[in-house]
Amino acid sequence: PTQRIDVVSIFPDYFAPLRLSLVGKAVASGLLALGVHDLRDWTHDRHRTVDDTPYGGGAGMVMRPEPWGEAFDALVGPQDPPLLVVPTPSGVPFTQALAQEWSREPRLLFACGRYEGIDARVMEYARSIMPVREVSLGDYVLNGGEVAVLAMVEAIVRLIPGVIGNPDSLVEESYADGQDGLLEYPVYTKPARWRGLEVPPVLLSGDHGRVDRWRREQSLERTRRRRPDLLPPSERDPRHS
Ligand code: 6GU
Repeated sequence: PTQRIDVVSIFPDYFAPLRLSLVGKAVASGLLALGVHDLRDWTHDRHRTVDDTPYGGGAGMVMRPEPWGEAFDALVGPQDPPLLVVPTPSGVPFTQALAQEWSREPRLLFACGRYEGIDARVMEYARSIMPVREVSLGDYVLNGGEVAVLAMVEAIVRLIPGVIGNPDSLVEESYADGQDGLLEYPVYTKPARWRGLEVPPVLLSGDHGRVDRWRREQSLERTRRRRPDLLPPSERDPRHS
């Protein structure tokens, strides 16, 4: 059951890295089919124009609807429509839970706009032929959706069964982002002493119970300091902050 991902962008070269590393191997091994498409291929004028000035005035340009309509005609058939994912800073947050869900979709279609936006009728039309999710990576603004799609595709594809050699590496993050939704604890490898810095002795003790308890405490402490919003109410003690 190979997943298919299509991406439409005016900068298809952004997606060259998807042929490398883990995602590249998933494509090479047939676990993932990846299609990258240039939106300008669905224009008809000499200059392959994809944008125009906004109705109502204002700065910047807006993506014209017609090339998007033709892209959907080419990539979305009448049956088994893909899930359309549109990266935008005004979307709902992209999360590990969405990555998990989308790793089980047979087909994903990513539509990259420039941040001034795509004519709103494109989303209205798209919703009439397929499910649509507008998502954001976080509270900052990128110039376009391309870098966001690179991040999302990597987050999704590593969860496809068979893509990661040792699925144990996924277990500790399976609930959310760490254990029980906490941040990951710090990790160490050899040598035991490096530039005067020691590995915490508990990790050399061979006592798995103590190691587990230490890691849990480190995860909690990190989460308290860096992401208190992730703490369960039972761990949210104002005296600790
Ligand atoms: Cl998903 N797209 C763009 N253009 N900017 C963003 C973003 C997405 N997430 C955060 N900033």
